[in-house]
Amino acid sequence: MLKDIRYEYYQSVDSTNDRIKERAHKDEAQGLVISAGTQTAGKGRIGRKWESPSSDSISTSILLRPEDISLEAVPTVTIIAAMAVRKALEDTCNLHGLIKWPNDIVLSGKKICGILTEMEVREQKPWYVVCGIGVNVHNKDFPEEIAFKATSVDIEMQKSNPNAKGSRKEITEAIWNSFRDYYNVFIKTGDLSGLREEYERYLANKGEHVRIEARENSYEAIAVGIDNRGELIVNADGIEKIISTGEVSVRGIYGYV
Ligand code: BT5
Repeated sequence: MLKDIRYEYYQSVDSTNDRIKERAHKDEAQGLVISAGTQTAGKGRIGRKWESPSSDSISTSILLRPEDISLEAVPTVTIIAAMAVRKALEDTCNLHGLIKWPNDIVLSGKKICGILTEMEVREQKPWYVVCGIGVNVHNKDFPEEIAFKATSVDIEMQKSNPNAKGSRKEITEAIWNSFRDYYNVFIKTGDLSGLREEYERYLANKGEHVRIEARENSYEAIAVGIDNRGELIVNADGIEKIISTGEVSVRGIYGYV
């Protein structure tokens, strides 16, 4: 069970995920959250870059030491984090995001949040897990290569109230409080059986066409939902398939395929 959450804040770090890893190696207990105003080497998945400019965004990571959880269950942490961010944005900013499986939150068809879960294995078990979350909050414009598919809390809030602004502290705390609630449900059951219904309610493109971009081939299918391990269930020409790895591009959600 995840009980107390301890917050630390730094003006600038390389990557909050890497700062958590360092502390994990110094025997820090689970529940430590490290947040930063800016990251000089923010990471996305598979070597991609995450933009986290000075004081505009939330960069925050938590240390978990999940006992009795198999290696296969670790990606579920990303699913839980996505649920927590979606709920936090609704509760604190009245923004109604959708979850793009597995690790993005989207608003107005654009990405407002990305999640990166990493782990270190010892004796075939997760020794520790770090879950890092990046949320665009005060960003007004983005680097050219992501401008067409990125949005921020302030941009979205100001559509209905030109003076509205998100609070990074308030959103961060709401994220980790919700995360703790969802995570403890997951730990109790060992799977997503208690959370799946809520996740699917906010799954972007549920019942619609998605493009599965696997390493060798890519194909179109209908997104059906997720299973109790957080894998995406799709229906391709009447055949149900389970997607656990690789990239799924969701046609139309970003305005590009
Ligand atoms: C992610 O990867 O979306 C995971 C991002 C995780 C960031 C957090 S911040 C705290 C912690 N510390 C870290 O170092 N990382 C975590 P992926 O699905 O691979 O998406 C990366 C892609 O998103 C990039 O290739 C860009 O296209 C796009 N991107 C980069 N920065 C963005 C931003 N600020 N907003 C929207 N899209 C962005």
